[in-house]
Amino acid sequence: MPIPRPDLQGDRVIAHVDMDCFYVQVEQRKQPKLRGLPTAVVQYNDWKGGALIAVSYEARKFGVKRSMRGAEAEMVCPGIQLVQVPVARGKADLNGYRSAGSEVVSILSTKGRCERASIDEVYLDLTDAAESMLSEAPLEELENFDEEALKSHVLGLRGDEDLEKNVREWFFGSDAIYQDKLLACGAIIVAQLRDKVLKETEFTCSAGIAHNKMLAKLASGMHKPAQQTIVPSSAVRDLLASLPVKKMKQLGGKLGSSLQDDLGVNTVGDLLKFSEEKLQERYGFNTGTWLWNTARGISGDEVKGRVLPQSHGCGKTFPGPKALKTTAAVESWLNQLCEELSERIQLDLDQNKRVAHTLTLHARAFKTDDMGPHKKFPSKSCPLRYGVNKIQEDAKKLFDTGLREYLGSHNNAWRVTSLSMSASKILDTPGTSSIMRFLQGKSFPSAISDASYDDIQDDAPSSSIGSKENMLPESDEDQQAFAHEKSVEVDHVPSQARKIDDFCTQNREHKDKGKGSILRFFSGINSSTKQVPNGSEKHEGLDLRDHQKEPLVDEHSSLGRISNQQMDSSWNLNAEDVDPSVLDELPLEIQREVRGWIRSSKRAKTTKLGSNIFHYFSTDDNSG
Ligand code: TTP
Repeated sequence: MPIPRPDLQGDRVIAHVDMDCFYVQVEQRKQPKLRGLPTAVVQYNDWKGGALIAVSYEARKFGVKRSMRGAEAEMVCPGIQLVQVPVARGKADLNGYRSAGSEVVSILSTKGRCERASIDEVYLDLTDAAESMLSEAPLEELENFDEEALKSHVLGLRGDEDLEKNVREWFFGSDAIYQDKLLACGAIIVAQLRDKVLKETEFTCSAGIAHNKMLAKLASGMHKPAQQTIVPSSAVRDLLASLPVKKMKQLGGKLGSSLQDDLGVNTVGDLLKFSEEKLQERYGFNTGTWLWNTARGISGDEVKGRVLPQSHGCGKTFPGPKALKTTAAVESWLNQLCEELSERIQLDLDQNKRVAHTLTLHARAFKTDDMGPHKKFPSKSCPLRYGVNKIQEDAKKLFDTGLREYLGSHNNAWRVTSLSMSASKILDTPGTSSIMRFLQGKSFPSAISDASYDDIQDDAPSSSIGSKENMLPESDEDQQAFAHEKSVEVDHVPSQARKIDDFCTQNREHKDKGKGSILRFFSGINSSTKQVPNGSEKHEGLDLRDHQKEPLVDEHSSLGRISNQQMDSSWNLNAEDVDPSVLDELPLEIQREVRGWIRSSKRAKTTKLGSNIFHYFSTDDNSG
């Protein structure tokens, strides 16, 4: 719960854009004959026609809701078109929806910092764009703007009879305050973006425009579909006065219940009765301050420049009689989930040059003869190794470890009701500015050769991550896949430094003794890059620990394309030029070594020992 910076209040222009009945729109684009008809997307299973996961606005008019099953929807809306989610590997295939979401993001991200918050929603920081629009000409002189902006709902604006005139006046009135003018510019930009999205993708979306993310998110859902809502500062108090606490992001769970039960707070505005000290006393310093700010519509949460997901995940639930009973059945499903996960992280690597570092297994289970309180199946994680076979192998180990812990000393019969695998801690592969990035990009996917049982970590329980995730039906198949789209960040992995340390330790064990660790390190990388007959280069068995044959990175991947030449230029640095803060990122042992070298290099002021780091590392002499 970030504490707001006072200077960031009021002058920011933040938009939250949310696609309307998104999966339905994707299906309607595939089958245009469905447009305008009451339609729902179902995750099919044979129980009562499967669960509805997206409902068109035409169907909503008949009372169809997401909580219904297909059969029920057909009862309230005869003639409803039920479209099944595509299936691959025996489970929902969300790839089409993901890439449709990416199409939209690529349009929305053109006007300011863009944070992809889920498969179908983004935050935009339009402050700079709005400021520059305002600095170019007074709003009242603005020509050629999208009339759609004037259809915005401006909260707090009165005048039901002549609303349009009042909105126009709010946009262009010369006595408007600067902050409102900024929001007006934001609304004009958002209207243009929504129009572009519609023209280029055929999808409609709705938006909220406010001075912070919290208010923008609240507003985007107020008028749907295909509309936008503006929250001027003057309207915040009234908005929050009537907003039930449970509707506020982060108050949907235990904290919201405690506010209701213990403090008698029913709406966010009710919180205004409590002093900051009182709230801090009850809920701790940070949460208390956050609640105090929230009651006033203040939020310091900034839009993070992130258009790619923070993790990849896929899951499957096995409700009722479908519960898995044997390790063989679990393994077979894990294999399928891992295949999908492997494909997705490989695609991410190829397209975005990003590497995932942590593999996590979550499961739900019960013991058939357990009358006591239900113990949760522990989530487990380990360093992620690229290559489908390795991921499958590690997933199995994670499950075995979790199961042993879950059963304890008793050998009860068990059932697994859901399984999911995720890849997280996804980092960019390197630029050349940091040794750390260089190391990660070149070596990490392959650095951890074998997830031994020692590498396996307990995973923190996944956190509640916003209202949409809270709405996930418990028993429907594949919903965990959806959950992973919601920017789940599971903070359970060892620090990067520790991973580097582990990696270096592993390397140390298997490389020639007597060489400096850096030399060993780099000679390992070098030797894994060889010329292939067609002249391109191929990374082969980068795995420095166990020298397995299976290529961890194929020749088509971005890592596979890194050539010796690139390495050379990456390391074409003078010792004097090495930024000390970069060294801080390295494990201590390597830091000492590099610092020692830099000192001696500076002392000697000679090029003989190597005028650049790469020379130094790759030299045959053992002077390092
Ligand atoms: P939402 O944005 O929550 O809903 P929506 O886009 O269908 O409708 P609205 O216009 O009210 O925003 O979810 C986006 C997509 O995510 C939705 O189309 C289907 C999918 N989804 C699930 O698969 N399971 C869920 O529980 C939810 C909430 C959404």
